[in-house]
Amino acid sequence: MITINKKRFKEHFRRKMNNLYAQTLEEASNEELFNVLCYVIKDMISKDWEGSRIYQEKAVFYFSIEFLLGRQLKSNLLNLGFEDTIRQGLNELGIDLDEIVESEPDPALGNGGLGRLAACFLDSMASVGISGHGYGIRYKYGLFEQKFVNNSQVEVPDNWLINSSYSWETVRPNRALLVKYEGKINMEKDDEDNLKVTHKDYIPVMAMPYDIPIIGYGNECINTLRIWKSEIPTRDFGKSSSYAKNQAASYEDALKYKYYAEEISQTLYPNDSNYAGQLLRLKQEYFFVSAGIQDIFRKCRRYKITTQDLPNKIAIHINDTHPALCIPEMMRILLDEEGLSWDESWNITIKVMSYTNHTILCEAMERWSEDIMKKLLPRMYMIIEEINKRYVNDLRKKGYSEEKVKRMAIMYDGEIRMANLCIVSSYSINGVAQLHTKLLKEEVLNDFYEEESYKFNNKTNGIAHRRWLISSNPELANLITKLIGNKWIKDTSHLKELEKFVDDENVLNRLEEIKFNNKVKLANYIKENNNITIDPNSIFDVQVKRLHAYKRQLMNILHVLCLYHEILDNVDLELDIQPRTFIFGAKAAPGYYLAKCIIKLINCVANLVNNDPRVKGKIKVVFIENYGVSLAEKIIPAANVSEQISTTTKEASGTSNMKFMMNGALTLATLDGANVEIYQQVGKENMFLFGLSAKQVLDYNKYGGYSSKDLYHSNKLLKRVVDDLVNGFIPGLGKEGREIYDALITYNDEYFVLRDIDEYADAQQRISNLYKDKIKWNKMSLINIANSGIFSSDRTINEYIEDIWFKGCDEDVQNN
Ligand code: 26V
Repeated sequence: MITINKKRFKEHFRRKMNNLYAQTLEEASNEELFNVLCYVIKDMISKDWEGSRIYQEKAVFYFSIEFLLGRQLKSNLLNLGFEDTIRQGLNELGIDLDEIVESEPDPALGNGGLGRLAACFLDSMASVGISGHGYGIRYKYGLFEQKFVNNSQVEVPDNWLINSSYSWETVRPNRALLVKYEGKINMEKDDEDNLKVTHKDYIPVMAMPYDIPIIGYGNECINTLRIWKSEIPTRDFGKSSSYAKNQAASYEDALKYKYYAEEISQTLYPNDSNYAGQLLRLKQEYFFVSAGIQDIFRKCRRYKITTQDLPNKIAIHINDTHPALCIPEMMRILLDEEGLSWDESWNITIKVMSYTNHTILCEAMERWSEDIMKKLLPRMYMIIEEINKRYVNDLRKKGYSEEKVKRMAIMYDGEIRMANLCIVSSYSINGVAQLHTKLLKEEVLNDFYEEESYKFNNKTNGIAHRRWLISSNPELANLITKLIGNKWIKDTSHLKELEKFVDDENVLNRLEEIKFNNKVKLANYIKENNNITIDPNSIFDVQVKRLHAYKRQLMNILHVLCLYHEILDNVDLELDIQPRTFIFGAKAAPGYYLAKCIIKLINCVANLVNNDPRVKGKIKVVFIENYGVSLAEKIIPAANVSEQISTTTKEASGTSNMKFMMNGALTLATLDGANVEIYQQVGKENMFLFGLSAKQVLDYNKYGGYSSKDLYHSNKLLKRVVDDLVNGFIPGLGKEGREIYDALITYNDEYFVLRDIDEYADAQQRISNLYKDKIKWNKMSLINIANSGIFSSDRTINEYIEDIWFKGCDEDVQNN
C-alpha cells in the first residue's frame, strides 16, 4: 500500500519545485504548481506502477480510438486516499488544492459517450484490480472548443498540449514501434517450401508511446493507458529507416514526409454519428491498432508466452469497429512473423478478440472502400479478403440464399463492412443496454444472431461512481457514508440501504439542502461565465449531451416555446408556474448543419425568453458553452430533472442518465437505451415516462403510417410553435428556422418530435406539480440514489471479466 506522510510530502513538493523550475513556491503559477504536484504523485506511485506491469494473470487490452479522461488529479487523489493529507500539506505551504485542480488541462480525447465509457472502464479495471490497459491515440488537438458567436457555434482548436507535454504522461522512446503504410506485398517460397511474406517499399511511420498511469481505488493496482503519437522514424528500425533517407532526397520531400507522419495523430475527428470514409481516419485506425498489437506481441515474447498460450494470457477488446483492424493485424503477425498456418492463426485470433457495438444508426456504420484499403494497407486487405472468402464459402455450404450471403458478407459491392468483420472474427459481441442488445439480436444483426447466437450478450454500461459521485458531489457522498457506512464505495449495491431513510425527514431535508448548495455553485458559475442570473430555487432541468436530431434537444426547446406562449397568453392572470431553468450543453459536429441550426434556435429562444419582462423570471434558458467532462462534473450534481428524451430505439444506452440518477435527479425519459433499466430499478412512480414504445417506432419505420403534417394541421398549439420557426417570432433566427421546419414538416419528422411532444408536455406538467411537494420529491430523489448502484462501471467491468474476458471462448472454432 502506498502511504503518505504530510511532512515528507511538503519537503518532496518543495524539492520538486526546485528541481523542475529552480524557483520558490511563491513564484510559481497554478499551472506550475499542478505540474509539480503531478510529478510528486508520480514519484510516489512509481514502484507500484512498475509492479503492475508484471502479468501474473490474464491481461486485458482495451482498444479505443477515444478515451475521454477528463481531469485526473482529484480522481487520482481519491483513489490513492491522499486528498486530505495533500490538501492540508499544501494549505500549510499557502497553496489551495482546489485552485490547482482547476488549472489541470482537461484532455478531450473523445467525442462523447463512447470515449467517456472507455475512461470509466479504465478506472474500474484498475479498481477491481485486474491487469487491464488501454491503447489509443495521443491527439495533438482534442475535441474542438465551442464558442458562441451571434448565437451560432464556432469551433476553436483545443490545444490541450499547449505546454507541449502533459504532466501525467511518461514518454517511452525505447518502446517506439514502426507502422507500415502502402507499398507492395511479396510472397515467396523459401528453401523448405514455407511461404515468406515481405512488405516492400512501404512508408514507415513511428509510433511513440506515452503512458498515463491509471490508479485503482484503495488497492495497489496501477494500470496503463498507452497513447501513441505519430512521428517520422528517428531511430534505426532495421532496413526501413533507409526510407527516410531515400524519400527525403529533397528538402520539400522531407517536409512532405514529416507532414504525412505527423498528420496521423494530429486531430480527433469531431464527428460521432456520420461515417464519411476519410483516408486519414483509416490511417489513424491502423496506426494505433498496429502499434498496440505489436506491443502486445513484444510483451508476450518478453514474458515467454507462447503463441498457443495467447488465448489464456490475453484478451483484446475492440471498442466499436474503429479498432477492427486488430483482427487482421493479429493474423498478420501470427502468419508472417510467427510462421503459423492460417488455421492455427485463426484459432488463436478468434479466441482473443471480443467486440462491443455502440450504435444501431446505420449512417454511423463503418465501411471502407476496398480500393482504399488495398492501396493504404495491402496486407490487411489480403487477410480480410481471405477471411471473407472462407466465411462466404462456409455460408454457401450451409445452403443460404444469395440474398442472405450478400447481407452477411464482410466484403460486398466494393466495400468492407467493419461490423461484419468484427462479428465473424470475435468470440463475443455485446450491446450496451438490454434494449440495445435485443435490437441487435432481433433486428440489425439478426442474420448473425441466428447463425452464432452464443456469441451475443449484453453488458449494460456503467459510470465510474468515484468520479461522478464521490469526487464531483462530495457533500452527498459524505451524507451517504454517514448514513450507511463506507462499504458502498467498494460495492455500490450497498446504496440500497439508503431506502431505510425514505421516511426520515431530517435525511430528506439534508438531501434537499445539498442539492440546493450544488445549485448555488452552478448558478455562480453561470453568472461568471454566461453573465446570466439564475434562481437556485427554480427547478434545474438539464439536457447535456452531444447535439443530434435523435436526442431531440429540439423537442425540449419547442416545449419551452410552448410554455413561453402560455405565459404570454395569460400575462394578466399571473400563471402559477413553478419557476424553471432549462439548462443545455451540447456540441454539434462541425459538418452537421441541422444540429448547428438547433443550437442557434436554442440560443435565440434563450435571448427571447430571458429578456422578456413579462416572463418575470418564471422560465429561463441557459446554453452553457463548451460542454465537456469538467463542466459535467459541475452541472450534474446540481440537476433536479434529467432529460433523457431520445427517440426510442435510437440511443444505444446513454450514460449521463446514470450520472444524473446517482446524483439524485429525477429522470424524464422515453423507454430507450438504459432508461429502461432505470425504470426497472425505480418503477414508473419514481420517474417521468412518456413517448412512443420501441415497437411503435419499429412499426412506423417498417410499415409507415406517420404523418407529421397531419399532426401539425390538427393541433393548433403545435402549429403555432412550428410556425414560430419561420415567421420571424424568434429574433435572430434566420434560415436555420426554415431548415428545422423542413426537417419537421417537409421531411416528415424522422425522429417523431411532433408525435411525442404532447406526452412530453404532460410529463413536464407532472414534474411541475410534484416539485411543489418537496417531501415527495426528495423521497423520489433518495429512491433514485439508493437504486443507482447497479450503474457503477465496477459492476459492468465485473460482468465483462466474468462472461467475456476471463471466460474466453468455449466453443470450438469451426472451419474458417
Ligand atoms: C462513430 C463514428 C461514426 C463515423 C464517424 C466517426 C465516429 C466516431 C465515433 C463514433 C461512435 C459513435 C458511437 C457512440 O458514441 N455511441 C454511444 O456509446 C455510448 C457508450 O456505449 C452510449 O451510451 C450511447 O448511447 C451511444 O450513442
